[in-house]
Amino acid sequence: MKKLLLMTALVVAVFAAGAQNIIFSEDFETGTPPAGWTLIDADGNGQNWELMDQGYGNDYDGYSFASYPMGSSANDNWMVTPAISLGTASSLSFFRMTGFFTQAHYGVYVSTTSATDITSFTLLQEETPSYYAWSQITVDLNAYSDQTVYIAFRHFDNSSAPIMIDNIEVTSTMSASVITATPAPPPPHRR
Ligand SMILES: [Ca+2]
Ligand SMILES: [Ca+2]
Repeated sequence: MKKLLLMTALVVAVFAAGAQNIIFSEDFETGTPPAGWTLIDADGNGQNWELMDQGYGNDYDGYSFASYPMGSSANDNWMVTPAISLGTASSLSFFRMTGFFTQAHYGVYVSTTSATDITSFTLLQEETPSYYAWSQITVDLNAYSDQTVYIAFRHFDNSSAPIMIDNIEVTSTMSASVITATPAPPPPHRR
């Protein structure tokens, strides 16, 4: 009986420890800027990330969040998630779209200390999407296993092109220490 209980506990631990879980998601469908997010207009020109509603016509799935510059002045706009506690084997995925005639340049950054201090962020990936259509991209977060992070989307260029973001998800694997917190009960003769 003891052996059976032990085997059962091990099987549960192996399956659960290998499971990818969605630990954070945002589709912007509340119609208001999500609670806990931080928006930073680092260039100070009064234009920043803003909610883009369905009437715009370029929504991926209802509302999205967009940095849509007016004119051709340089942009440096930051949209930062709330704190996210990662497990291991973590990744970020989201959908993005840019302009038709010109394309926006943006980057994905991570900070382990602050949502508001832009000097604390490290660049993970940057690109100028070339295609005027929504498509998904994945960013590896393996370097931040078992850490709490703030993830930033930074629109920085002087292209006057918009960048739109939607359906953000962070997946992560639960740590073994969490899984083994509920061990199998001892056999009756040891109680
Ligand atoms: Ca949406
Ligand atoms: Ca700005």
